[in-house]
Amino acid sequence: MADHAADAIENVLHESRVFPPPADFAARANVRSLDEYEQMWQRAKDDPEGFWGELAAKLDWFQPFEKVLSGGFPDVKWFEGGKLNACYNCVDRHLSTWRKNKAAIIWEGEPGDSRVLRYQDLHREVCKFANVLKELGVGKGDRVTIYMPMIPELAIAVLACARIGAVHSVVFGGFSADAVAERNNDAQSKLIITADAGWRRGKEVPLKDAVDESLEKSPTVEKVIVVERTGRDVQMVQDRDYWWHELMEHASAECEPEVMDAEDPLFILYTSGSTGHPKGVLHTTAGYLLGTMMTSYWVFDLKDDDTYWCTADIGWITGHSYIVYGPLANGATTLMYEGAPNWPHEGRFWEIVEKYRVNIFYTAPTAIRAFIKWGEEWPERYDLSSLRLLGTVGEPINPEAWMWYHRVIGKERCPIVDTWWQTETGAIMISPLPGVTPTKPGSCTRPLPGVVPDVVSKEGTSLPANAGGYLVIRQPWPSMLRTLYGDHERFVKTYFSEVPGMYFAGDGARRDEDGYFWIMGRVDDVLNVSGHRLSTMEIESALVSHPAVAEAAVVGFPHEIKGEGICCFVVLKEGEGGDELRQQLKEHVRKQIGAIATPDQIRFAVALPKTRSGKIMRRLLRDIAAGREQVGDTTTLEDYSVLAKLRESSE
Ligand code: 7RM
Repeated sequence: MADHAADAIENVLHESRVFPPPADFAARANVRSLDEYEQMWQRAKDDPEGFWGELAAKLDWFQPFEKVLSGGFPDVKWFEGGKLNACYNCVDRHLSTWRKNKAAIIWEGEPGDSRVLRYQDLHREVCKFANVLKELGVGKGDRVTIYMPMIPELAIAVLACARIGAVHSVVFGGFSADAVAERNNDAQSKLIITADAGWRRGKEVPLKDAVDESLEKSPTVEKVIVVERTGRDVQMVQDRDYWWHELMEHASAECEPEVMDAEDPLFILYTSGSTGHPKGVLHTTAGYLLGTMMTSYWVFDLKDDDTYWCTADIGWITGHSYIVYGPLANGATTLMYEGAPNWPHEGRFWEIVEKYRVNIFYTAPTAIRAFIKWGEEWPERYDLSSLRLLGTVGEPINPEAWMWYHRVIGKERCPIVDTWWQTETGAIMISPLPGVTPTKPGSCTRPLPGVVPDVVSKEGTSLPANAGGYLVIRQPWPSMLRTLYGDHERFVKTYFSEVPGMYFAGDGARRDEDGYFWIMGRVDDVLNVSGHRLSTMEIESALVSHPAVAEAAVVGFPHEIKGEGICCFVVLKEGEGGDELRQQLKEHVRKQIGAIATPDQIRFAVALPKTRSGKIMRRLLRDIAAGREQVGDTTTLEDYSVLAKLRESSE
């Protein structure tokens, strides 16, 4: 953590609009009243074992657990002694109900091809593939890397691993061969599942070629399974590489689920760390499943007749928790889309909403800002009247983007759930309940039942209302990570040593007088301008509220007088920008926030460097603002050309 990230972060954003849940939504919501929510929350805080122990009955157990919670931070165990299987809970248990013929996965390919898998179909495919894995020597506890496009086989592969107790490590399909190799090696993966290629913006992403390259540096990987997706010509190595469809042809559709311990590992998911060496976040079986199942039910208000669409990639935790495990554990219909939001046109998402009559739509602020830039005419062309609930995740959503989402997509009748959580938390932690919580644009509102967050100083003292500080979680929750794979010491140090006795999330936040949380971004992104600690996110929000601006990223750079100066990278909705607009924007920020936040530099850019999950890589922008050559890790960057263009952007 940067040492200037000391005690208080000044809060300069003023937002006073409040949107109560629509009455008709509240009337049939899964959680209906503020009272009900508050009682649940208090009960979970005072008696977590009673609260979670009762909810755990919603899972199917092969053997009941003996103890709900054992130990405390950092080493906790949930549901010790219990035996279950995550795949069984997501698939098999629905087959004995009317849901056997319900759509589990509705899939849309980028070129417009489509498939629907009913729960029975999913069960058959998963069982067959589980047998294929066993046949190739994969067993309980073995690690399997999954490097695939967003096709149904990806979800099938994930569930098949869970079925046989293999630990999946999904590597996002946009990563490089080196990134795959590094993750193979860290996890000591035995097998890798991939495809010949995937479709992205009409072009093939050559996944198998990348796997071949990664294997030169991944000695533990013995076998490769390849799905034929695009028909691209790939090299198949004898006795190492196998076609998915050939293996499946003769596989049996009968496969007993492995009996797993509540605390057996379910998966590893790598997330970037400050050292450049990625962290292998490890989640276990029962707590993760219960957390994702309950939060899907509470936050997305899942009903049996809903078509639910989370636009994330399964290579990201949002896809694990809210495309696969959470929705399927609830017996929901989950939609999966392979491609880009702007291919073959900027209305692609809205076309899909219309085509499948999507009811619940969950996306990221970065996508919403792109929709704003592309113009209202795109969503206006389609019938979005099926939508009843909207969600966001991944970054703070600036009030401007929130209002646009509310007006243009939600037609002012859909509640918006701004969900704060992390790869490490496994499930949503702070979020409105759509039938209960009045929302304020830009705030993720209040903690879910079982989550006890606080805003504290470096010493761990609670801060008063509206003071900015560190976001922490004070009590264990079932879906929390259990370790960083192979590096327990780093786990303890990263999450439990910054603020003694609490889980340190790495985000700055404040809590307002109503107990609402406002996330101010990563604490490493806080600026110290002449002794004032400013959140970059608030300056970005001010910039984006100017009509010419589509997107902005703010970073500090060394400044002789002020300590840190304010450098703003600005993407315009249209046109190039010039000195006049530069002056206007400086004035605009000054008026919105105050003289202390007046930008020193405004740099116009055509795009910002981002991870594929949409997070702005401010670390890289800091290097550029300071005139440094790139030193940091860029393996998670979506589009390398963005960096070259930014270097050229002048002050
Ligand atoms: C789910 C996910 C985690 C980081 C987290 C925050 C930021 C996520 C929100 C948010 C403000 C939100 N997992 N973040 N959601 N900030 N409001 N609703 O994103 O591990 O990839 O990232 O993302 O900084 O610490 S993640």
